[in-house]
Amino acid sequence: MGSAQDAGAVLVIYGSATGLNTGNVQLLTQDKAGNAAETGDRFGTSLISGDFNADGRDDLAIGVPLEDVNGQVDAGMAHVFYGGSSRLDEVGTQTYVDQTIEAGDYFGAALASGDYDPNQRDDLAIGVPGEDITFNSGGSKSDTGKALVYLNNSNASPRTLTLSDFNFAGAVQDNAYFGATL
Ligand SMILES: [Ca+2]
Ligand SMILES: [Ca+2]
Ligand SMILES: [Ca+2]
Ligand SMILES: [Ca+2]
Repeated sequence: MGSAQDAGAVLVIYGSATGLNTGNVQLLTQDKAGNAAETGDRFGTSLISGDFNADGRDDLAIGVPLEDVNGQVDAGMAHVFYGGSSRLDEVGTQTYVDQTIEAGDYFGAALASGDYDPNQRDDLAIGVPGEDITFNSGGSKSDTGKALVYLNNSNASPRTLTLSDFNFAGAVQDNAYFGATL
């Protein structure tokens, strides 16, 4: 068994009738999400719970913002572990990456959950603070950032939120890192 510095891990401590039970824990790493735990991934930088498949069991979304994807350094990734009958399942996990995979996107740096439609189903928002914005009119901005909202109503593409959605002058700037927190 090897090791990988700053790969990251998440420790789930399960509850009991008398409180959290440190004898009933689950260690999650990116290997258990069907991916590779590698040096500097920082799996677990962000976490959010929600019932994303609307089956009455809470699920856990985990950000891996320094994951390299398709050779793009620090493009970032996120995984969802679904709730099982006694604990989070380590099979059937779901993986999310940006629609535009670029170095330094930091996809998954922040996560949030809520019923944003609303349809009584939890939705998932994923911050991508390193996203660059290219304007239709020409020109671009670096690291302005964006957030993607995955609505739990279909397999539709996520909705994209950027500073362009806010109507005030000068909103879209370099290094704004929109989506660094959600
Ligand atoms: Ca990895
Ligand atoms: Ca669920
Ligand atoms: Ca991107
Ligand atoms: Ca919803």
